Amino acid sequence: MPCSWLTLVFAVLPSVASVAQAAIVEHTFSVSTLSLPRVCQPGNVTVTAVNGRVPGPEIEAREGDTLVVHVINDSPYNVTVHWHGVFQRGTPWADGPAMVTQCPIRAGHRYTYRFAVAGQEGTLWWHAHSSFMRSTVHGALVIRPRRGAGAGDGYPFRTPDEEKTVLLGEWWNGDTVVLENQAFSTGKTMRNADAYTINGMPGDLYGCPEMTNIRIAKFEVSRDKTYLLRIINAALNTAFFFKVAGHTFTVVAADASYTEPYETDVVVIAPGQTVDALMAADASPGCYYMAISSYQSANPSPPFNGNTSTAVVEYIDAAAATSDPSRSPVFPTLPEPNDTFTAHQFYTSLTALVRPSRLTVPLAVDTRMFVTVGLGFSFCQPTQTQCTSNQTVVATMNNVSFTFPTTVSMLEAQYRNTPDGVYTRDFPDQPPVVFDYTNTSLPQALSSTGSPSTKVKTLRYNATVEMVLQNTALVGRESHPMHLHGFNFFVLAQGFGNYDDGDAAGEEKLNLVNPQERNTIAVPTGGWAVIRFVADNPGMWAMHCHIDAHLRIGLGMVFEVESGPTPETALPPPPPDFPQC
Ligand SMILES: *[C@@H]1O[C@H](CO)[C@@H](O)[C@H](O)[C@H]1NC(C)=O
Ligand SMILES: *[C@@H]1O[C@H](CO)[C@@H](O)[C@H](O)[C@H]1NC(C)=O
Ligand SMILES: *[C@@H]1O[C@H](CO)[C@@H](O)[C@H](O)[C@H]1NC(C)=O
Ligand SMILES: *[C@@H]1O[C@H](CO)[C@@H](O)[C@H](O)[C@H]1NC(C)=O
Ligand SMILES: *[C@@H]1O[C@H](CO)[C@@H](O)[C@H](O)[C@H]1NC(C)=O
Ligand SMILES: *[C@@H]1O[C@H](CO)[C@@H](O)[C@H](O)[C@H]1NC(C)=O
Ligand SMILES: *[C@@H]1O[C@H](CO)[C@@H](O)[C@H](O)[C@H]1NC(C)=O
Ligand SMILES: *[C@@H]1O[C@H](CO)[C@@H](O)[C@H](O)[C@H]1NC(C)=O
Ligand SMILES: [Cu+2]
Repeated sequence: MPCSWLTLVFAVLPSVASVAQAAIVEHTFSVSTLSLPRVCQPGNVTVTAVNGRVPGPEIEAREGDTLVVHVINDSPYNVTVHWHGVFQRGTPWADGPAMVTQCPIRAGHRYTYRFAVAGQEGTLWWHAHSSFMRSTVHGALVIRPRRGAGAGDGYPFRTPDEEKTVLLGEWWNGDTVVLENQAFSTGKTMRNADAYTINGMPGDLYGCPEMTNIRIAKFEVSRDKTYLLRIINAALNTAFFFKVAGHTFTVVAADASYTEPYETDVVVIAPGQTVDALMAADASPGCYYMAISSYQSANPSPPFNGNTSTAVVEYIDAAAATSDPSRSPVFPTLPEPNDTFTAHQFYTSLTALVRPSRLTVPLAVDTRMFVTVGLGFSFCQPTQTQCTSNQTVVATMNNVSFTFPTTVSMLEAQYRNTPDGVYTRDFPDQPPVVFDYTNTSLPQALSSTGSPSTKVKTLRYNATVEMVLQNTALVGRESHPMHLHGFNFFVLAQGFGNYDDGDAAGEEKLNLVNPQERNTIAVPTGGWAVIRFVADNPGMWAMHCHIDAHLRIGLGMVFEVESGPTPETALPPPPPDFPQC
């Protein structure tokens, strides 16, 4: 055995669902409670999981397939499932965010999601979109090119010898639904994760003497083969640096959009994002650590979990088997937690792979929005019964703190044209007050915010929207990973400080040639990003921070996209078995 400590290991590789032969890919997701061992503490904890494992089952499809997923909720909680990054063209009812597109599937009930994955390929994922359940209710959703698409497997890069899913997560020694409710009722945010995980396992660096069962993921490789790593950040609240000792990567896609090949030895990935990276097994045969540590963009920095989580990459060649058995794995050098330079370098180095079939950037803009994003303070809500100081941190976009409606989903209200009491159409295009957004020493009064509300921005069908996302520094500087449902957007520019629209060089700063397409943009800490998308899919599409702790306190808004002129572009009716509130 080439790695000395492997006797301690039981490795669980992600299970591979049967390869889709037909155009319909069908799965049954049984959601129920599961007992799993605590990290660094004795005993087990009860969590919610799909089909008895964390992460849950991987869905494999080909572009153009139809997915049919029966969700059977045998858990004590209400649940919904979101298909993160799937466009849901013509199927807005299947998107999944609770109270935006659907009422939750109640405990003891079931619901079947049906939608096609068309016009997109790459690495996506699915996760619960209700409460904080996605900490354990998540899994990969891999869309491969359709059969016969181009040479090889249809990839616009050399076909890899093998593919490996690498799901990054956060683990709590507790039930995150309970922990969230406790924290929110006291007006505080949930405590930090107890561990980070790779494919559900924390690795061997948590240094707990009582831990005899070290749980660590293992990736077996053969010398000179090339692996496509499908890396997904499923963590609730933490961005990661990702490395493999002795190896480098060629990034070929992000958020299921192909990129120009980008060579790097570190991958930076915010919650909600995915990165596809080729890794050649070209090191000398042996054992190497794969490792993740947190990227802490916040300044001033709150306490965070500074641990490194590990997996192991093991060469299984004959040569490796004869190498020194006492050798422990080689460890990579990870960036400092506050290494914003490395994060920015990675995020801004990605550009789209220009292909004839690819969408091009829309050049004429119909709707321009300038949206501030950040934290502020407010009074406790009546539901926050345990608040002691009657002050709580809230999160806002253009000074509006978002709250989900409680009686009916927003999409049903849109469909029936009965928004009264559910949402209002006054999400502002501009911040109400123009100020020095990235100044950290502004008067306290600016950071106070009103009560949460449910505001949408209504868009005409096919409108081209440009949005400047401007992070604020009222409470602290921080990078917010902003996720848009229903669409990819082009990332035209990003930078630090205040976005200066009046700058004559403004338009020239925009990449209108080969900007990366994403569904989640990590807006630089103390900075801004410019995105553009075409609203050609009617429905209710949430845009929110993918840090769950921020979404819970209001960091979101919703686009209401109107029907188009033809029957095919009209908002379809809800499925007959749609969950009711
Ligand atoms: C703890 O979790 C492990 C892994 O799921 C399981 O095998 C074991 O039965 C659980 N122990 C208890 C006491 O529930
Ligand atoms: C590492 O994780 C353990 C267990 O959750 C925690 O007690 C410890 O504080 C963490 N270490 C650091 C440096 O954050
Ligand atoms: C990062 O943190 C270290 C240690 O706290 C500090 O010395 C350094 O100045 C910080 N770097 C940046 C870029 O903030
Ligand atoms: C908190 O402050 C607000 C505004 O002054 C007030 O309306 C509310 O009643 C207060 N809540 C509690 C629990 O004191
Ligand atoms: C930040 O705002 C404060 C208060 O308005 C002001 O005194 C200070 O000069 C500003 N800082 C910068 C760098 O503009
Ligand atoms: C936000 O709105 C509150 C009132 O609800 C106001 O007092 C505050 O100045 C506003 N802040 C900003 C930054 O617009
Ligand atoms: C949508 O807009 C594009 C140009 O922006 C136009 O070519 C297309 O015809 C429009 N589609 C519909 C259905 O209006
Ligand atoms: C679950 O959903 C139902 C229907 O929307 C609602 O009445 C109930 O309060 C929810 N339960 C919990 C625990 O949130
Ligand atoms: Cu955020």
